[in-house]
Amino acid sequence: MRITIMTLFPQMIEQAVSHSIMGRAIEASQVEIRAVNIRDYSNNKHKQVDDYPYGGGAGMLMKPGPVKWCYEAICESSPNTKKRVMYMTPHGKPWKQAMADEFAKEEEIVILCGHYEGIDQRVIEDIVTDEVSIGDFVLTGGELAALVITDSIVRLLPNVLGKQESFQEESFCDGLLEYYHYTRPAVFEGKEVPEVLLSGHHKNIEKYRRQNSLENTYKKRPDLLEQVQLSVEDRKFLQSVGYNNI
Ligand code: 6GU
Repeated sequence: MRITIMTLFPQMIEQAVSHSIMGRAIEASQVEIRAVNIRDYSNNKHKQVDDYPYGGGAGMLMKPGPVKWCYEAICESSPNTKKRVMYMTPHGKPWKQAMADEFAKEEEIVILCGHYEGIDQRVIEDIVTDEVSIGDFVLTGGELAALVITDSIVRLLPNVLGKQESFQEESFCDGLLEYYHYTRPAVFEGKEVPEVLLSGHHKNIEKYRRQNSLENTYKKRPDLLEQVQLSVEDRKFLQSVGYNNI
């Protein structure tokens, strides 16, 4: 897969993707991540990319030209691949795991990052296929959001996570929050690891983890329970910890 990020701050992207699992995936050619500087496509001798809003008001807007010409250059460099073009904006569709799963199947994704007060609407209507938000808050620019989305897609690509990590994904991304994790020592500052985890009894451990997952989800994100397939046993357990909405 190729992910091309259109931005005024390419170094923000390059720096962030060069570490950890994304860095390793790039090294292993499992993904190509390019940051393209929109400013390089300004036709202005001062390389200006922003201007005052028609109708007045505070702040500056990104001009449509440099964004369009930048996008055209990207299309010329890979004319034969279909592209989803995502625009990072608080107006967008809230990003969810199911959307990451869907975008992970694409061959090429272009992500457009805005700055200032936004981008001239005409070029958004011209090139953008998907408007995406990472939450109900305002960021100073789309770069951090683009990185969040990129990370969530890259970890789903074939062979990016190890076998162990991928297995966890399958077992516990069924719409519930994960169970809690513990490692050595068995007692830390007087606090013990739940005894069942030391027992070696796999059936009991599995049951404990399912219940811990259910309880965490009920206490922290009860909204998630509405969209999850629950067994009779799950429901019984949830009732025992006070969940009545069944
Ligand atoms: Cl995706 N972009 C920007 N610029 N701000 C945001 C956002 C995205 N999601 C929430 N706030």
